[in-house]
Amino acid sequence: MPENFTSRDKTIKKWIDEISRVVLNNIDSQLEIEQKTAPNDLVTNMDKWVEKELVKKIRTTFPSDRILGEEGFGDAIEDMNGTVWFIDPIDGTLNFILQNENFALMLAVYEDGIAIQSYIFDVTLNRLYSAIKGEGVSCNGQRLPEPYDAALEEGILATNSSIMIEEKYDHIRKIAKESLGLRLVGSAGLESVEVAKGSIVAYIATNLKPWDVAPGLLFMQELGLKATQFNNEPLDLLNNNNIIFATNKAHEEIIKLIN
Ligand code: 2AM
Ligand code: CA
Repeated sequence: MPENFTSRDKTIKKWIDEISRVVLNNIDSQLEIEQKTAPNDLVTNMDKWVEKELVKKIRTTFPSDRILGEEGFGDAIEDMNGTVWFIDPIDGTLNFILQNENFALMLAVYEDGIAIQSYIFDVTLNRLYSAIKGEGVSCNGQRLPEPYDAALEEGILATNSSIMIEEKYDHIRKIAKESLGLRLVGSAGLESVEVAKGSIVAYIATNLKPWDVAPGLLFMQELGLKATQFNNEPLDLLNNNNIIFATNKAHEEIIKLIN
């Protein structure tokens, strides 16, 4: 593994540790909540603070890198040239506000469009899932095994709310009948982690932003899992995506069922 990946890994883990402590200490404090595009699309002062802190640290330590952050404190990114950081300061903001759990701090580093490092930190469970290209995925330093290649009918399927409630996704909902059961966590990052751990066979979700999927993509790649759009094309990290993260078998079945 290149030395610069190892030292960047250590640096990122230190930042996540420092910043997430502040989030945890403020979990019961009064949040300032603002609506973005819809009543279920919210941002809090904590989301903004976390992103600003990360942007400040990246700009100081890696001044020539570019940053794509959910809350807009990074750069306008129109290509994947060079080193690009993806930041989702709090993934699962609605859970953060209403449940005080089931949310994650997420980061990913890409070089010339290739996923190099990614981090999904389940803040309340104190579980850091991380990956370096070629080195697999770990949880708090413990390597995750490649999950068993389960078929859809052997496991649990996760989706996002839009698939459940929007008429145009009627044909997608029928997939659930083929699985053992359906789960909705409400954090794309934590649902990616479930696929990586083999505790669900697939996560399918619509209209996810680049920062929602960039970290999970490396986890799928490192564990021999599939990550595509609904049309079986690779993910597009410059635009919104309808995504399937799944075992190879479940992915094949889902692609047949929805297309
Ligand atoms: P967020 O909490 O960082 O916004 C919920 O199903 C998942 O979808 C979360 O990971 C959430 O990320 C993401 N998501 C992406 N776009 C969204 C939107 N417009 N409204 C709500 N959740 C969205
Ligand atoms: Ca977010």
